[in-house]
Amino acid sequence: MIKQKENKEKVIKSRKNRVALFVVIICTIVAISALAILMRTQFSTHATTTVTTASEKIERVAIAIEGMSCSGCANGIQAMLRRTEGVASADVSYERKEAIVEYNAERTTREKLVEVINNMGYKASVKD
Ligand SMILES: [Cu+2]
Repeated sequence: MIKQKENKEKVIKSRKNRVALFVVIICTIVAISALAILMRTQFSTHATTTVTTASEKIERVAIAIEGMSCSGCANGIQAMLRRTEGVASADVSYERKEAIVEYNAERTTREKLVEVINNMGYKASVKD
């Protein structure tokens, strides 16, 4: 009976360890893919800037983000925002729990940007 309880505790402990390991692995993958995407966007920046016209309506929004557990999360969100339609620039800070996004108001909305972050499993809201 006692042995069974001990075994149960061991199982729970190893399960917790496995979850922690899983989180670390996911964060690493997110960080690496974010870096890869960042490098790719940097290469293509020149091509896109030549297309931008003076008529673009660039707006800036601060978005509060809940649920980030490390800077890898921030990098992942940043990379995702940067390749989102209509986004001119995106900076995500894990420390400040927020994203500063400049976007073309004719091509996207702040609500859509919030949705992009929410779809990644975080809780985002527009700061005023
Ligand atoms: Cu993380």
